[in-house]
Amino acid sequence: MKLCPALILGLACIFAFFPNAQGATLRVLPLGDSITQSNNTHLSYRYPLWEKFVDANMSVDFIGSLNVNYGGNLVFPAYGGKVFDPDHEGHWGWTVDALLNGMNTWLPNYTPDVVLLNAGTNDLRLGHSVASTVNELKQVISKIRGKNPNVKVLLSNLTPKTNPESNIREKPLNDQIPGIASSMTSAQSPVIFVDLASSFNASTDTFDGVHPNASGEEKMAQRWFAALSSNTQTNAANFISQSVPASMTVGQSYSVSVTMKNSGTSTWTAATGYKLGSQNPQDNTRS
Ligand SMILES: [Ca+2]
Repeated sequence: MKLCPALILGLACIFAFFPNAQGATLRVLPLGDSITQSNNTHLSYRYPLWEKFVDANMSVDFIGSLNVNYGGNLVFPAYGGKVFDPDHEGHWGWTVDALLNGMNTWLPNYTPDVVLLNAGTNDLRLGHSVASTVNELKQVISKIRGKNPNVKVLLSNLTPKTNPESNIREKPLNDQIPGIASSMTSAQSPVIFVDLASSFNASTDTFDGVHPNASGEEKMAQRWFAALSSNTQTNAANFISQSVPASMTVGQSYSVSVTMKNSGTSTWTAATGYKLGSQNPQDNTRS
């Protein structure tokens, strides 16, 4: 429970994490094109990323309207006694404007906490301008914020291809990706640039010059995971509501209740030694 100084002078403002509090499950939307979807001979970066979530004991739910790779799924091996979560929003061959339209259908069905956004390759391949693609990426972020104003967006650049012309075409967009992140980020809804390109070698990290093979998937997963884990709190709580009597008579005891949300990524249990702590100090001035 939380006891506020405005209510009871002289006591520290404290609350309890209730023993049965459920850990927050992080809903992660992998959003993009074929590099997010992958095909029927590869697992996609989503698989090694999921392994890292398992290793970190993070409760993550991949979300999306699709659960198959292009042409069908390989068998995703179980890992750590868990079964892979194949949901995603990676659409083979799609442009950012197509994704933008698709979100009108998809977003009513889920609410992402985190979006992994890797898109733009197809726009440039089809001759769309860099400026229009930048604008559409910004619109994607705005549209997701319409569903979740607190969403975290991890915005990546495009991984290199073996075709030099592709890389020449994509460079002006890649050069603008960090600026999109910095211009759109906010405390409430961070947009974090994720550099997938710099460590990626198209010759050794793709199976067809474009799409990541196992080593490319692992490199992508490492970058996504590093960005996500450094921008997501393992242990965090949000104050939701409180219920206290309008008056408290001298010498009487009263029950008060405080509802907190576990907004981190780990489940608190008695076994993990969760304990009382201060939270939401701005609420101390409530009367
Ligand atoms: Ca899922």
